[in-house]
Amino acid sequence: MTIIMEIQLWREILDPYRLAVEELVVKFNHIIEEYRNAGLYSPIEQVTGRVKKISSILDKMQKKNIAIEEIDDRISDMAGIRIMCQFVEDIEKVVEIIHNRTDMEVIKEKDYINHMKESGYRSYHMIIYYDVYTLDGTKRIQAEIQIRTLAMNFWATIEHSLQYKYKGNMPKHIKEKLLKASDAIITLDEEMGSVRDEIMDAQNIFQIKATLVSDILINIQNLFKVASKREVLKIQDEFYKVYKTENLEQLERFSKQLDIISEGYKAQSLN
Ligand code: 0O2
Repeated sequence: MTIIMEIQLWREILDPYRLAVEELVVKFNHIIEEYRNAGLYSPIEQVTGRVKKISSILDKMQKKNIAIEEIDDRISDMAGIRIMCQFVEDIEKVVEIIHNRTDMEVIKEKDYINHMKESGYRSYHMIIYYDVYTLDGTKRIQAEIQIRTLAMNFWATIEHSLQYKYKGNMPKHIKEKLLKASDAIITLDEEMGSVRDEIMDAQNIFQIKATLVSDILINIQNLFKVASKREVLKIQDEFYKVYKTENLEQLERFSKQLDIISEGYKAQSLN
C-alpha cells in the first residue's frame, strides 16, 4: 500500500517537470527549424532533455539534507535541458536567445566555459523559472539548461560515466588523463572555431540547395495536376539537367522560372 502511495507521489512531483522538459525541447527544436527555414546557420545544433532519475534525486536529497517538501525549491535540475552547439562562439548567442525570451526567466548562471571546473568540465549553465499549465493551475518550476559544444559534451559524457564508476574515488592517473583530454578539447574547439566561417558557408549552401530542390519538386508535382503531362516531363528533364550542373545560381533561376509558370497556371484556373 505504502509503495503505491509513494509511486503516485513521485508521479505527482515529477509530472510538471516532464511537461516542462517536453515543452522546452519542442521550443528549442523550433528555434533550430526557424533558422534553417530562413536559410540561416543555427547556433543550436541539437537539444536533449531529461527529468532527473528518482535515484539521483534521492542521492542529492541525502547529500544536501533536503526534505521531500523542499525538492521543488532546492533541487534546480529536476528538469534538465542540454543544448549542443558546433562552435564555442555559438554558446553566447544561445545564452542571449534565452535571456530575450519572456517565457523563461533566468535566475542563475554559471560560466564554466571561462571558469573551467577543476575536473576539466566546461559548460554554460542557466537556471530558469518556467511556467507549466496543469489541471491544478499554473506551476512555476525551475529548470537547468546546460549549453556546451559537441566536443565539450563528448568529454563530459565520458567523465560523468567514470565519476559514476569510481563514485568519488577516481584514481589520480585517470583524473590526469581526463585533464589532458580536456586540454585537447579546448584545442579542438579553437581549431574548429578558426574555420567556423568556412564551415558555416558550406552548411548554408547545403541547406539552401536542399530547400530549393524540395521547393522545385513540390512545384513540379503540383504542375502534374494542371499542366499537360508532356510539358511537365519536359520541365522535369530540364530540372535534372540543371541539377547535374551543381550550379546554385542556375538552380535558383530555374526555381524562379518554375514559380512564374506555376503562377500562370494558377491564374488560368481562377479565370
Ligand atoms: P547529474 O548526475 O548530471 O544530475 P550547486 O548546488 O549549484 O552548488 P551543483 O548542483 O553541483 O552545485 O551545480 P553545478 O556545479 O552547476 O552542476 C550541475 C550539473 O552540471 C551536474 O549535475 C552535472 O550534470 C554537471 N556537472 C557539473 N560538474 C561536472 C563535472 O565535473 N563533470 C561532469 N561530467 N558534469 C558536471 P549533478 O546533479 O551533479 O549530476
